[in-house]
Amino acid sequence: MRIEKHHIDEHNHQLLSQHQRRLNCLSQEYAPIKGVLQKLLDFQVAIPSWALGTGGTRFGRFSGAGEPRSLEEKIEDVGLLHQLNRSSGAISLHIPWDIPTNVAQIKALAEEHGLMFDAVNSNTFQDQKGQSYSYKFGSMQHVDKRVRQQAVAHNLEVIHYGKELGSDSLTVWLADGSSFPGQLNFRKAFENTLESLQQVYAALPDHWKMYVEYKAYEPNFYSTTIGDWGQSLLYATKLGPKAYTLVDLGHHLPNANIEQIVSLLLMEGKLGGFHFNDSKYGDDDLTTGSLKPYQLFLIFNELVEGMDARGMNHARDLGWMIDASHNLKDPLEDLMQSVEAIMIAYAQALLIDRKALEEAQQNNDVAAAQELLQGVFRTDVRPLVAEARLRAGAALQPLQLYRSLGLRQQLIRQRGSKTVASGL
Ligand code: RM4
Ligand code: MN
Ligand code: MN
Repeated sequence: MRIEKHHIDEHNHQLLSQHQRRLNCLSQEYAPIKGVLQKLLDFQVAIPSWALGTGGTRFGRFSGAGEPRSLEEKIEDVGLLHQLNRSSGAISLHIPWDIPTNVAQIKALAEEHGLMFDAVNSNTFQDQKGQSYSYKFGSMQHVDKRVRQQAVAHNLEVIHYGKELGSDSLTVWLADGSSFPGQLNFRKAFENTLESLQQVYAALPDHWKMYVEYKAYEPNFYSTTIGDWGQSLLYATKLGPKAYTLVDLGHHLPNANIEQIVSLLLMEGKLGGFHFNDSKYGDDDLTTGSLKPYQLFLIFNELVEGMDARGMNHARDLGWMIDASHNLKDPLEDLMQSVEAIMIAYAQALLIDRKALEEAQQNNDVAAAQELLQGVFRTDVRPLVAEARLRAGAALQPLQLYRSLGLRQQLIRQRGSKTVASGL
């Protein structure tokens, strides 16, 4: 399904004068808005294929209606999103949930929607039908070499699909760990995992990156073999220059200072990318910015500062992905909100007066530093983000247009009300 261009134009036309009034106010306050607009236009956030359906909890799953039934329909959903905001020009696939059976057709469909293929994700946290060995006691860490080999082989298969589709990165998240003291020899688990990852690393095409994602706990509750950024960095360092740490915002212990982690990983040239989401307790996978927008802003503050210090290209040099799973909202609405929150935080971080902040830091002027950051954070930059959308041919208010066109109802008519997307 595609939105006809005149619908977007009419919507924008209706909102235009109000939008311009708001934008003018903002432009009067912030001079550097022009450069910021171009950066916002360039910035794209990849959508995870597994967030397009309604996720469950371990107690049940209440499927939404009109969910995508196939990879093709997932691509169409991301295409819709991208038409609405022009900031979601990529999809991240999870294998084996999204095996592309007809590669040429899938590539053509993505192209039609203006989408790229972002990182491909491997899955050794679930057993698949017909699989020889179980991952119940881990995959790459497993005491049995045959299980480790199976996990490695799966990752090679994922790389193969990624190559076919034109993706250029692999994300490895392992559920490996232990739930009881004494269950694992930590060192051996680490060494087995490293050896397995090395085999996968050796199969990476030259221009690819490997993202090593960490997570503090769940499904294991006593230890996780890649449990924090230190462990991920250890693996990434031992693996080599193509391996990086991936930060998923929901994968930390409570109150972790994620912005500091980001700053130091950037300093080391080892920050690979992000999984954006929000959480109150753990891996809650809630809408980005729904709970802690200030933290998101502080993270972007470090990102912009650190990327500029290294002369990095904001849009291209890190992997920007959402990782979410919704069980209450319409997934497309939720994703629109997440992308918007990311763009807002990024725009605000771009507006920070870096020189003044540096001066405040240099003078130990703590109050001034806080004023500078919070001054920007409390500025409503939504007109700026909307202006970038307008210039890109997207909607001034994507969510409003999505609702007024009844797009979910149309999807339900096409797909039915009892569809279930593959994923979590
Ligand atoms: C994990 C982790 C991974 C994601 C899976 C589905 O908690 O966040 O990135 O692929 O969930
Ligand atoms: Mn993740
Ligand atoms: Mn997660």
